Parts: sequence; structure tokens; C-alpha cells
Amino acid sequence: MVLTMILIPVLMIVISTPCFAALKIKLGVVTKPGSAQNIVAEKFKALIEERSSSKIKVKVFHSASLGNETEILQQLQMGTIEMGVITGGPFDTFDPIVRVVNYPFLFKDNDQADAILDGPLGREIFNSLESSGFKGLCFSENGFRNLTNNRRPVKTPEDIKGLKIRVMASALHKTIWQSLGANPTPMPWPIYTELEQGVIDGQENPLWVMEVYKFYEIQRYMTLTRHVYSPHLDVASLKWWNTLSKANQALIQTAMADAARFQRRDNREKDAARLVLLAQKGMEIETQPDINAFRAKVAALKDMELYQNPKVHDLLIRMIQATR
Ligand code: EAX
Repeated sequence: MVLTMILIPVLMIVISTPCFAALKIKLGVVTKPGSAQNIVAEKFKALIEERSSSKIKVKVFHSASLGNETEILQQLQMGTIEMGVITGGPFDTFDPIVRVVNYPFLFKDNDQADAILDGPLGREIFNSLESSGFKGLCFSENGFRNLTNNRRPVKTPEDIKGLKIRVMASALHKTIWQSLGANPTPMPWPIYTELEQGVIDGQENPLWVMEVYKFYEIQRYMTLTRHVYSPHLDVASLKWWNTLSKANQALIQTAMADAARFQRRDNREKDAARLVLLAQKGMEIETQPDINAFRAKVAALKDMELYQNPKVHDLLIRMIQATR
């Protein structure tokens, strides 16, 4: 009897403490189902719900239903949503350190990108992001970005002159395309209508985008420029993260890392078939552009204002050394 009198109140306290209550996560992505970001998000949802026996639930908000990537990042800062899978580009205005991973022609290939981003240099980027209110969990991928346009085949930077190219909301991406001679126009995702109506001549994105968003219907020429390796930063709101128990933090961190590894493999396995499909759909694909000429045009970037912050510059130099 006495035991029951003690046990019942104790049990009630335990059950009502937050770490036993179900945790609900709103996760924002700007792209539609089937996209790289959504594959990470859906895999994360499946893993975390299974591993927590549904004590942690995830609702994926896709197709920019929470706003564009900049707006999702602002909501993460405020803590009104919990997580996001966001392309590197739009982080630019929140913390210039992210420009380091978007530096043109930095990574030779996928393996090198993984080794560096999953290692201590990648960790430095996430550590820095904490002062802007983001908890970086891991890197998944958009992939190596390629140019498409509707005006002419592009093999050298001369062919780019004057093309109106949509770029992400990023000072770096804008400068890259200015340096290459284009007329870059920053615009949030999605951009199908603008391409279709000819408001812009072209855009740049990894191969999966041309397939999933059917850009082969409205873009004739593609060049395998692979000018920027574009990761997603899989992030949580730091404000929210700090309210979680250590156990839940560990569960979420591991599930997101597993989801990211799954998605990177999945994306890469599909690339060869995508090239075949895009050619079948009628795209003219330049597979061997003059990459050295492109590189030369952007070589001065690392000494520009964009990278003048000492912390950013220092990491860039170490990143470049680590990839040579
Ligand atoms: O993933 O805005 C962009 O160009 C991104 O790469 C887009 O969200 C597709």
C-alpha cells in the first residue's frame, strides 16, 4: 500500500517528463518527392521512427511548403521548425565558412569529397555554424553541378559570354558565374517556369535535377562542367537541439548520418543511367569541356573579398591543400 502510494506519483512524473513524451520533428526541404533532399529526409524519417519505436516522429515538409531554403534556415534559427536538408549555396549569407565547400573545382571526385567532409575539416564547418544557430549533423549531397542552357553548346568559357544563368542565393555562386562571363541571376528554387518562359537561358545543377524536374523538356544543351561539388547540410535548429536528451541527440545524429550515406550512394549509382536518359530525351551533352580554361577563369576567387574573413580564408587554404 505504502509502496503503491510512492510508486504511482513517481511513475506519473516519469511519464510526463519530456524525454519520455513523443518528440515531433518538422523537417523542411525545398524540393519535391524523388529529389536528393527528399531521399535523405524520407530515409531519416524511416530510420529514426523505427529505432525510437515511434517515440520520435518526423513530418517532412517538401516542395518549399515551409518557404524557400533561406526562409527554412531562418525558421531553424528561430526554432520554429526543428530540422532541414538544405543545399550549401543558401548558407552563404548566414555563415561565409560554407563558401569553402562550394569553392569551384575543389574536390576531385566523390571519394575525396566524402573523406574531407566526413572528417575534421567538415567538422570545423559545423562547429562554426553553431554561432548562427545551426547544429550541423552531416553532409548528404546534391552532387557535382553541371551547366544547362537553351542557347548554344558550351565547351569553353567563351561560349558562356552573356548567357543569363540562374544561380542560388549565394554571393559565391554569383561571383563564379560573373567570372565565367555569364550574366548570373539569383533566384530561389524552383525555376522551371522561368526557364520555360526564357526569363533565364540556363541554370546549373546535378544530373538528378535534370531528370526529376524534367529540364530536358526545356533545356537543349548540357555541359558536364562539374564546377562545384554541392553538398546538402543536414542540420537541426541549435535552440531545439539543446533541449534534447543526450540519448535522443545520439539517435538523431546516427540516423541522419546513416540516411546521408545511403543517399550519397543512391545518387551516385543512378548517375550513369541518367546521362543515357537525358541524351535519349534529346539533350545535347558536352562531356569534355575545356575544364582548364574554366579553372583559370575562377582562379582569382580565393583572393577575393568573399574569402577575406581570416577564419574562412584559413580553412579554404587547408581545404585546397588537403585536396591536392
Ligand atoms: O536541389 O537551388 C538549387 O539549385 C538547388 O540545387 C535545388 O534546390 C535543387
